[in-house]
Amino acid sequence: MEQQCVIAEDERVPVRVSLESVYGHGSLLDEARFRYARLRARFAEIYGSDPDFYARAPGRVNLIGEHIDYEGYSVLPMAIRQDTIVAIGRSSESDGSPALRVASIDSEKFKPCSFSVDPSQEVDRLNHTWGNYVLCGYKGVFEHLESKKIHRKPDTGLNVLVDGTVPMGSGLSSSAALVCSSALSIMAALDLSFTKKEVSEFACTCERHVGTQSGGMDQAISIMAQQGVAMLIDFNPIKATSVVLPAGGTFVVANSLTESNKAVTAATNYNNRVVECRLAAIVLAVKLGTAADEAIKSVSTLSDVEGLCEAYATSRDSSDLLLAIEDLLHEHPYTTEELEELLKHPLTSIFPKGSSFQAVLSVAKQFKLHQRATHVYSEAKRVYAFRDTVSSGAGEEEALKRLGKLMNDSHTSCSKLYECSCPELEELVQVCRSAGALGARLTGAGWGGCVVALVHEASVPAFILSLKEGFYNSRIQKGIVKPESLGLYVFASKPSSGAAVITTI
Ligand code: NG1
Repeated sequence: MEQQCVIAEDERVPVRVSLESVYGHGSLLDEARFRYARLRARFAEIYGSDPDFYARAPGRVNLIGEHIDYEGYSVLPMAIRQDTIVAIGRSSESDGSPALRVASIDSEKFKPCSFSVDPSQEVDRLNHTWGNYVLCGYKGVFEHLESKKIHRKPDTGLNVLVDGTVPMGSGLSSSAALVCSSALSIMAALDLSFTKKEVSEFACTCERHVGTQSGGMDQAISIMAQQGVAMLIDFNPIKATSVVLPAGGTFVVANSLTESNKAVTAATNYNNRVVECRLAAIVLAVKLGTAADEAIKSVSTLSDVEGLCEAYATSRDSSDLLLAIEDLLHEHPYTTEELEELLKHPLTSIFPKGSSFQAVLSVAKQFKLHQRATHVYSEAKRVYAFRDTVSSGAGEEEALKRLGKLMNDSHTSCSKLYECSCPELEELVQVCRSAGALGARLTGAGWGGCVVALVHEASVPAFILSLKEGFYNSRIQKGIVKPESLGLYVFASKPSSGAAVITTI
């Protein structure tokens, strides 16, 4: 068995002097050379000078561990080859008052925007634009400096140009790839160097300025990924350990062609689940003997009450955490009135004033605490079972079979208990299974986006063909997708390397 490798505490974000060191050789390098040359040329056209630095950060596909990172539980993603690349240059005095200017190679879809250089400016959540993610990266760098008691005033404007190949709203982390690549380019332009762990942490925190209360998976894998391996990411503190996947299996990513705009639907979808999990954790704490005031003050996530649930199970001769949920949370949804009576506080006083959680409370009619908590605890167990299967020494075929089953179970839990699927994802998962996948599940936040399927390496071409016939052809006929762009929507993926600053192209 290959040795596991843990990212060292003090490992710095790499600064590469060539594209080869990031993209290797072959078609990936050729494509990269084209993209970076185009980025440089366009940058010069827009801003009148060459960029000083480039940075890249990959998207990711999560193999297992959905909607549990923000509950403090480990997840198991791998980086994909699709990435966001950013060119950056300091702007000169003659450009007028200093600004953070942001443009995209695809200027039709992503209009240029400009922000002041004041890092304390608010991100305008009500008028969400793509440039907000770059602003998040900018704010994140300065907030991180402040947290280290380094008081640095912005002393220059910055010109930024972006090119991304991670499909948007598809559960492959295009937002984190943009935040991470922006943050790295800004660090380079300001002559700063931080560790991978520092950047993973602040990139997660700063992305919350757009209003989604995201976990930390996407930023951590984008920064810490290593070529050829998936990573087990632990939180509090962040730690990444390599996981060598069994040879003979390949992960195929397939897009349901339904976009999920997480920032826009946060109040009913993503942030709603974060709220439900927090309420489930507080109610469990109260039912297990903690005073309501104390529970509200000290319990944030389901991992905070895991010890209490374990003790409850042990006292009943069981090792099953889920026993506490079965016994103490009812299955029919909780109403606001019931929760307020139980917790002796208005729900609005439990969550920070002015936070995006208040928007959840103003629209939520009911809270499915039993279902959400059951998903989180069972999914957390599946992540370790996945990791253990890989290192169990089971024969390759047996290991692939077990991994596939864990992925299928994860999907059922996401779909039935966490309700983050949608009809298109359900259809695509079924098509994957009928086409011979060992396992298939939605990946990322859900409510649209992609499916990841585990397939025997030798069957990948036939598998992709079956997906075309079973899922995409009817969409081609309806004009939803063009046949020539299908390669962007369904592809086999090997684990790619993590984010880097690039000095020479
Ligand atoms: P995606 O699929 O990139 O929207 C989101 C969160 C993750 C994680 C997953 C669900 C962000 C940036 N990312 O990912 O932290 O919670 O959902 O597992 O919000």
